[in-house]
Amino acid sequence: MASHHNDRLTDDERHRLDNDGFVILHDVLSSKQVGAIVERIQQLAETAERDYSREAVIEPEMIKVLDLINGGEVFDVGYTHPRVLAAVNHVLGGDMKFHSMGSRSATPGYGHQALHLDFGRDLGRPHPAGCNTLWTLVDFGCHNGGTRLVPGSHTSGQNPREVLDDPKADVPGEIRLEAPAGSVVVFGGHTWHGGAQNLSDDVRWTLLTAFCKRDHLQDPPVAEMIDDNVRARLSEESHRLLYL
Ligand SMILES: O=C(O)CCC(=O)C(=O)O
Repeated sequence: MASHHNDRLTDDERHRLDNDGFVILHDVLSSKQVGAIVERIQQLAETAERDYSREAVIEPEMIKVLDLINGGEVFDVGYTHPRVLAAVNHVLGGDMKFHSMGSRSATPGYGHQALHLDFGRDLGRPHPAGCNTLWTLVDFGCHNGGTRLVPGSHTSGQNPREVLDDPKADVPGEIRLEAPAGSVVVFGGHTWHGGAQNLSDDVRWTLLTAFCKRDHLQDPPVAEMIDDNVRARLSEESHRLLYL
């Protein structure tokens, strides 16, 4: 898949993925794109009925919107951006498809999570079964719940929920995501991470797009839920990536 080629990443970015288990890509979205995506998430959150039974972790205080593949053209960048796809491809060892796209946006005072893995399968192997991408739609920092990430944890072969006495507490070496709006942090499914409390007065808007190996199930299977008008505008490459 030519457009996923590794030459879209710098040596340092590849090094960070291999050594830290994540990389922050800057200037992925323009401020216009950021504004349009936030506006659409906000609209959908206000108008679409929320189905808590679909949420892996029920967090009523979060603004959560699922299935953004059908949310409008502003979300197409979530599965077409060449540098993001190159980073995901690197993490997954060249075996990838789209998994899911949604928003988990932390409202003021909320958002803290236990450290966790997004894809526990293949723990201990070099390539996880999945890779997540978190798109910052506002400037992220400690003040508004910048994500907790533990560099190097992806090679531990361990699940933080099984080995930590208190996965909600800070662990040595943990960092907090600090990145301007329009950045994307790409982190493998074995990288220990978790949301943090939003201490600001504003919503910490976020888009999450996950990818997985081709033998892993999508959530939900895209072929069963994608709207016809979205399907009609996809490139051949996106057809393959979405597993249609
Ligand atoms: O919101 C965040 O900062 C992280 C979200 C996350 O890790 C999750 O929902 O699994």
